[in-house]
Amino acid sequence: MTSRSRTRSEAEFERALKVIPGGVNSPARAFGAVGGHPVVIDRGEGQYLYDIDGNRYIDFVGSWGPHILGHLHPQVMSGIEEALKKGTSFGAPTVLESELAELVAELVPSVEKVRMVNSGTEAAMSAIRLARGYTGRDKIIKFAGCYHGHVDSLLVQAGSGALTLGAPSSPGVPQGCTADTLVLEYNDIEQLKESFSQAGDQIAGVILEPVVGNMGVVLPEPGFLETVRELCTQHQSVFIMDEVMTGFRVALGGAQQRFGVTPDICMLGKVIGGGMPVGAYGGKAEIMDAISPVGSVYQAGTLSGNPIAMASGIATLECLRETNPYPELETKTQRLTKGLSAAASKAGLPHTLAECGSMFTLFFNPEKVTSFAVSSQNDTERFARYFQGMLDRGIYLPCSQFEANFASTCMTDEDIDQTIQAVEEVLQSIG
Ligand code: KE4
Repeated sequence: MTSRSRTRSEAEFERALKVIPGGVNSPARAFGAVGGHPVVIDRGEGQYLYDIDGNRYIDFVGSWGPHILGHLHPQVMSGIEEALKKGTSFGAPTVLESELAELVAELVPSVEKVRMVNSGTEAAMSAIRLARGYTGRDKIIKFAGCYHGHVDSLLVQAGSGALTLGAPSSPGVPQGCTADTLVLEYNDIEQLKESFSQAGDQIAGVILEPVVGNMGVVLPEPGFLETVRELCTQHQSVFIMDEVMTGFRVALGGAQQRFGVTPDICMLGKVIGGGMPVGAYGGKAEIMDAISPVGSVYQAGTLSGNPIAMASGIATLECLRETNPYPELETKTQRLTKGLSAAASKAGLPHTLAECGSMFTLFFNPEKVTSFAVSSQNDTERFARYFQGMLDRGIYLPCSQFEANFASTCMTDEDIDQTIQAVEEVLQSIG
């Protein structure tokens, strides 16, 4: 293992701490749960990141999901460069917005119409407002450990950075904002049925991650998504699938295509923008037309549908549609996860591994992680040692046990072998 100096990163981060809260523009990046200081990145190329000390890393974060095609993908970069020649933003309709909307409607089963926004959080905020405005009801069901961005009414037992940093329910959110948020246990079908039998006619919608990424990867148990679908249909509640992470990731048509369960509304983000800021929510035209200016549910945004971001998203989705990298990417990921699990077993460490498509999590937990209650038992201390050991060996993992790792299409067999070798060394050493 070559020792890696990160002295420039350290100095640069000290500088950031003086002017940016926690030195980061998102707490998920803060290394709060793993110790040390974040690596300051200079550039990305393909499957690699390079920090400002010149160290190279195999990147399993991919900007937290967008870079399924890796960094600097030629088709994506030329799409962005072409759009840039015409300007950056007009605050008026452009052809590119219709092009991306048509692509999303073609690829995602539930989408007849779609509204572009700038983040997954905006998509979540808009989707629950739409569900409430469309149904005239107030209650929203969410599941503990799922994260839908930092929306006030959903920052209740949330996952991702909120869970990582020990604040699953955030200060600053007034009681009134969450009074109509029912928080249930993911995969608990009986509890869900009970909630609907008690208050079905008050439930505007159910929002969930169809494959959770924000507790670490948690798969839906057989029948769970189907039961949500049945109950929402029966009680005329809106089924909102948060596919910000799973969209165009676990299949070209997202989890709804992979699992064959179609929501009323789905949220998209990350891959849809190919690394540029794009969120979206879409679904049945009848529901989407309740949004202003057709309907009266208000939602707006200065940079929504920004042409540069649209160009990046169009190039990304066109490349995914043309090349269909999913089978090969999944095979590559499975070889990696097999190696991770074998290394943990060889080291005698209690663990489970969850994966779907090219997203996966090695849990330091003897139990299969099916819910927030189980994920909360993860050995985060051991994870922190694992994370640092991998970082020292040039493997860049999400800095939390409550996140998903992402493989990218440009990862080679050598990258997989190097990662497996690093895991074997690290897990033997942390014991
Ligand atoms: P953004 O507002 O960060 O674009 O999207 C929020 C969001 C919504 N839904 C799901 C399923 C998500 O995973 C996210 C954001 N994911 C986190 C990491 N798990 C983004 C990283 C960060 O917050 O910096």
